[in-house]
Amino acid sequence: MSKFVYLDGKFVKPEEAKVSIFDHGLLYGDGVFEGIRAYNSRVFKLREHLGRLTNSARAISLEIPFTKEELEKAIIETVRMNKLKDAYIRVVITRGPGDLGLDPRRCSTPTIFIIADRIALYPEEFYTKGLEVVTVAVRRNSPNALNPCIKSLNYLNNILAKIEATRAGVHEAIMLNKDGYVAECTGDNIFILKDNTIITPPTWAGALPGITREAVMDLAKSRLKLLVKEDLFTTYHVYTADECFLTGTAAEIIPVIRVDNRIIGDGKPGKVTKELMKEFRELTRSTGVPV
Ligand code: PXG
Repeated sequence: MSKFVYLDGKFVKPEEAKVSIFDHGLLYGDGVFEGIRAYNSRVFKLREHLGRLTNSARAISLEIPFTKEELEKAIIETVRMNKLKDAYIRVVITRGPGDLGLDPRRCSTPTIFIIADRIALYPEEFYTKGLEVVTVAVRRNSPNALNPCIKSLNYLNNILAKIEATRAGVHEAIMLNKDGYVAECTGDNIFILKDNTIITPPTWAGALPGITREAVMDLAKSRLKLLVKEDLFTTYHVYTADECFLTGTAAEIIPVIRVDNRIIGDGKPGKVTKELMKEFRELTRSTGVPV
């Protein structure tokens, strides 16, 4: 457990970190967040995460009462205070305490907290043997309702999908968008490989602009010389792909070897996936903002 958390400008013990039951983050999921990782005392893609946080906040008209530099400082200080070299960092900004009505104008000051803790790694066999996933019935939020580009505190859509996946005995779910195209997973982006092209759904079709997704697209182009496309595809294209993998801050890159009880490729983590995993590992170990 963390030694100290950052809450509204102060470092406090986790058990002393209290937020109001009138906070609209709690009452309505009215807020935004980021999940960031530090590797060997360097915060990976910190500026990119802060850029996405700013965009999420802007999209919900939430004014962050800090500059990016101040946020960066607070995040780094939180990692330092907890004496962590490798960490999972959660940054949460809510609309703040208000009254029982929806009106955000009643919330005068946003609540901000930062938690840095040990990272709960996925079991090693996910990476060596690959992961099984299923397509679930619940659809990804439509961009016209709650845009999945916003990393908001409203994760019920993803949680409903996660419940379906775990009831089917697997760890992740493929979520389709309202039109039936593959969008993303509950906490990961999805990629397929066909011939020499890797393809991931476009963010306008219902995928979070994942920081790992972006890094993997860059590596695929620059290091593996692959063609990279953001394009719509269906489960047919997943079932017939040469390879499939998921990306996310916590997961990094996870090979997928079975989808809806169908074997993908030869049923083992693919060659390109493994190369990308290696490149990504090197990137996480060699870049980042020093703590
Ligand atoms: N899609 C969704 C819906 C996400 O929530 C990603 C993709 C991957 O994005 P990044 O930027 O991390 O590459 C996410 C992020 C968890 C957990 O505990 C994961 C996320 C959010 C909250 C919790 O696994 N994922």
